[in-house]
Amino acid sequence: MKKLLLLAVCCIAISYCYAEDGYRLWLRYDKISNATIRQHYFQRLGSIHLPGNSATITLVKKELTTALSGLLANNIQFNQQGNFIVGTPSHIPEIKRYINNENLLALGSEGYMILAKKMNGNPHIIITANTDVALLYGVFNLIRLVQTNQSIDQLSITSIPKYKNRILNHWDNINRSVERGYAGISIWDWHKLPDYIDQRYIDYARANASIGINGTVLTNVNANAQFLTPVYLKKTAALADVFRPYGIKVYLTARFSAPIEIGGLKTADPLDADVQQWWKNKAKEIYQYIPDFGGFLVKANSEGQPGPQNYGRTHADGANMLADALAPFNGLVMWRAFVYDVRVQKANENFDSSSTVDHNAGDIASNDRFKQAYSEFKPLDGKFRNNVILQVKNGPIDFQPREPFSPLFGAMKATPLMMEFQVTQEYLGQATHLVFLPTLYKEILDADTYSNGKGSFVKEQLNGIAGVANIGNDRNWTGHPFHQSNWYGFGRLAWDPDLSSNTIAAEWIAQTFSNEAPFISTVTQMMLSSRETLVNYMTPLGLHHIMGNGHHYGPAPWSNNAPRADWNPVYYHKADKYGIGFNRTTSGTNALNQYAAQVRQQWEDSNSCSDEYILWFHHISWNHKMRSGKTLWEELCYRYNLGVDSVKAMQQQWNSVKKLVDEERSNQVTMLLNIQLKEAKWWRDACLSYFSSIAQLPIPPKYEQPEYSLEYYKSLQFPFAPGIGGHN
Ligand code: BDP
Repeated sequence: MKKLLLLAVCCIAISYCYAEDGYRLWLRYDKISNATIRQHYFQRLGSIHLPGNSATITLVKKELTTALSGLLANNIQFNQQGNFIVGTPSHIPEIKRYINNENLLALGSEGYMILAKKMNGNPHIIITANTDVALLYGVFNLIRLVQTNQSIDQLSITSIPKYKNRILNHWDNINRSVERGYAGISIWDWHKLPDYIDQRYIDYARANASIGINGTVLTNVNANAQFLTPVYLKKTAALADVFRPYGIKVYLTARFSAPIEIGGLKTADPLDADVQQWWKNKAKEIYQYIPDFGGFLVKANSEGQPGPQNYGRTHADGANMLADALAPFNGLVMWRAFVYDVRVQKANENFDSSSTVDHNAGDIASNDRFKQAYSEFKPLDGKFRNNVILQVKNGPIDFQPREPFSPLFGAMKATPLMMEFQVTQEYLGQATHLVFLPTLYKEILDADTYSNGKGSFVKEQLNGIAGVANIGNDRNWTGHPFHQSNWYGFGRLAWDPDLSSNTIAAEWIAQTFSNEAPFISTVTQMMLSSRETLVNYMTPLGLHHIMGNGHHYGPAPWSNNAPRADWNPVYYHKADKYGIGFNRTTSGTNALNQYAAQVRQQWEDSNSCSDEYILWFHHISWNHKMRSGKTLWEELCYRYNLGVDSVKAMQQQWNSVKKLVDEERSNQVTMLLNIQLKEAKWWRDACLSYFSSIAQLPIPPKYEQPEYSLEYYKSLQFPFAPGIGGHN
């Protein structure tokens, strides 16, 4: 009996150890099932020549050992005769005989080559680069090829990152809450740092290095000055020590009023000599703790954050002061362009949907949040120091399911720009909706700004990319198992924006779930259409910002009681009995004028503007004939229903392949898709009920009718929804 009990306990323990809890992300390294493939890889990669003993080389060795011994289920050898060669030309001068010097130089400090070459008549695989960190990137690429069962016999890869700065932004607070975080609390355990190094920090660095991310801003943009005090700088230094060998620099958010809050000064005026000196001293101090500190990310004069405008100074004055303090140490200032008028509009300026004014009439000409970042920053173009980058959100408003690209891209010809994407899904279903974001990122990166004629794509105008992280201390890091793909896809695109969403999805699936072809093709389809599906059930036809106030979870197109007019959904959709949409043409706010003429032309005529953007730029009547031949109202009803139907289709797709993966994640995804369907219906029903009441038009009977009354949807409250800030 006792023996049986012991056996049962052992079985439970073993199955617990092997449970697929998602912690390993895309770095799973389980044995490749096909013995022939395994054997082939082993012949090519099982014997490794890897000279050097830097901290980075040590972890390259460790990663190769874990990955290859796991995937190939065999013992990996390191020896000088190895036919898999990993090294810089300074480690292995012989490499120079096989690769021309110019090509090597072109790799810079982060690029690498992976080549299959005959050396002395024998096939070899060579990974080479100019630095150890670049070798690490190359090694992760090779591991990816093995994980996805690609042939390595004819390799001739040269890979150089497109952008120098590939950075995650954590909106993590000092008390470990995460603003707009939906995957638990912060992974930074400030309380136990610097003495306790959680294994997560190491695995976080591995995951980031595997996709080429080379920087991390540890702290929330709504910043806390305490992070700049010695107690916290020591903690940050401990993290920097962990990340350094992985090629990852740490950055902090700088609270503009820190000289007052922790420096005892009376002002934070950027033109005040004492303030300037304070930041210079602070920078010096930081670099004593962290010699390769990356620099500051700053949110200033935005949503109540302090900034130079508090002293009548410009954003350039503020950014340049910090830039001067960091310049001696090669530090960078990432100054955010996410600003909108500090003068809060009064509630009585709110939009009134029952008024008799036709909102096509341009009554709101001076009053459009869309225009504010451009209006503030365009005049400052060329006024920033060399070590300032302007960090611009992808769209003009705020990470909505679909936005046109920000008009600042293409407009700031003399200022380096950095893209800010949101990886965490504040406005895209938070923790529960399966949405694959690389399609959204690509739509923006591939958009043509025409700033320098046709082909002036957004991706060509950038010096860096930042992504607001979706990482928390949930066992699987991101809450929803599929949200790992957004972290992954963000990194892959930051390295190479020309990668297709399809490639990214397929390689992520193979590494994360299964190499089975039917699984990969079905799940790729689910992922690629998921973002359009969400747009349809949340904000079709260019609707935007119609979510609930504060928590941003769920629909609230009726909402009209926020302290600022431009926090209210009614301000953005302007639905009245005549029509719906925000007129941003010349007869409206003329925001379109912030774009190059060719861009403006593609959107300024409501008859030729594409369906995706029509309500972004036009207030059109409910009877407006759409491209499909339907009226606007019919089209809106159709799209909302299409969104819901597409979630049902995703469920079917998942059900058809889920047996090919482990039960644990298979069930998680099934449950999450059920929630997604429920919430897609909620969005559809709440929005259509409301718009139907304003338009005074019924939802056509061929569609499923709302489950509850409009009053019911309006009554829902979410005071404890996750991710709400305010505790920084
Ligand atoms: C908004 C978020 C808010 C952030 C802000 C920002 O709701 O929590 O602080 O963006 O980017 O979308 O600064």
